[in-house]
Amino acid sequence: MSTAGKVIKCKAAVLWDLKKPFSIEEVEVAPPKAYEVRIKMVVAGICRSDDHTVKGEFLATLPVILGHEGAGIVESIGEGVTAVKPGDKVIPLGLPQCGECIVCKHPEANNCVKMGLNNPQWTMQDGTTRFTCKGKPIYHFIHTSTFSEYTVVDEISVVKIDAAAPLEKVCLVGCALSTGYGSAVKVAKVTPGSTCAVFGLGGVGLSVIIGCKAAGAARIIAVDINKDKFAKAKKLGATECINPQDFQKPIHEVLKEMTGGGVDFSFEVIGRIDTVLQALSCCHEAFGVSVMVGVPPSSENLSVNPMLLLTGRTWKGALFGGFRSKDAVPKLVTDIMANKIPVDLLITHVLPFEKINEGFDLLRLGKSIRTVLKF
Ligand code: PAD
Ligand code: ZN
Ligand code: ZN
Repeated sequence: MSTAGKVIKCKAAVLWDLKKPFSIEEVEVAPPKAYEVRIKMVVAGICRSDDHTVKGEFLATLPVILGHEGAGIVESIGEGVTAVKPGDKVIPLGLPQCGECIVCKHPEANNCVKMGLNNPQWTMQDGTTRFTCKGKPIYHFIHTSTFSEYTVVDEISVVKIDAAAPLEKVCLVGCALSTGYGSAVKVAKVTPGSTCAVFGLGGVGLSVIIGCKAAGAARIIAVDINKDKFAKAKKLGATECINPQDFQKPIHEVLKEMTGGGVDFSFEVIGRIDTVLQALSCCHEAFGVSVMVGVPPSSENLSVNPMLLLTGRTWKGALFGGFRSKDAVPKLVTDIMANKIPVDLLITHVLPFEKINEGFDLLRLGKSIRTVLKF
């Protein structure tokens, strides 16, 4: 029996309060309105950005259904939708691509004005929510809310992918893989023979390493305080791995000594103010490029000595690896299917959706790279 046009009752992980576990609840998911798409989720990955939100470091409106890295199948579409149809395999896009705004029309930029990070409503584009639970509206999270058996997204926040794509692997294109890989190849534009330093070896940092290697970097120095991450980093292309806690000197000085003055490209993929500064300082003063990938707490500011930039360094930041989501995601999926990107090495745990809190514990304890939840 078709569910199109009807309210669907299903399970979702609701965050009622900050710093609390998720509750698996029965929620009502309303049918998609015009230019909206309802998706049956198949898999969802757990990203540190979800955890930043649980901790209150990245703001959201509560109660909320988090999750922004997933893949599923279109269940039904609202009036006027042309980009996808029921049955299509899709990836929800935390960073939309409306195609019409000043950013989408810019030749390089990707932070579509419809993303609304500076003025987030945490609703659909029309200002209302499609989720309710116990009579209360439940808010959306960066246009995706993938921790639900069914979710509704705006047409600008979803893209169709190859019908043969293995969803449990390619779901990482929804965040970690694109963000890390793009930060290397598109934002930093890593050059062949160059030296790179990557701070933070989670799913996103390891994807930066995959990108640095693909771009032909000669040296890739991986930096993390959890040495258990080093084996995977080496497997993916790191040539050296260092733990800042093993040195008396500040880590940026260690890196400058190791590289005769500083690296060509550095990446902060942790989300801390102190490591953003370390990454900036370790790149060469005359030609180094440092890319901020991690999301630091929204309440914190950073003060830097202007000389760090005046001498010639370039300091950049980007969401989603600088990729335009609708254009890039299907191509990255194709590259994964052609075994050009070893995304499966990033998935260390697969758990049933109901064990979401266990998945977050693994992340917090530094025991997982990516946990993928299966619905
Ligand atoms: P993760 O928690 O899996 O990995 C972070 C790594 O950093 C871990 O291996 C830690 O051990 C390591 N670490 C922590 N503190 C330090 C330190 N002081 N020095 C060295 N290493 C340290 O996170 P992730 O890979 O899921 O995400 C990384 C960051 O990227 C996080 O801040 C997340 O919010 C952000 C992100 N940004 C975007 C974007 O579009 N810019 C997208 C997705 C994620
Ligand atoms: Zn993410
Ligand atoms: Zn746009």
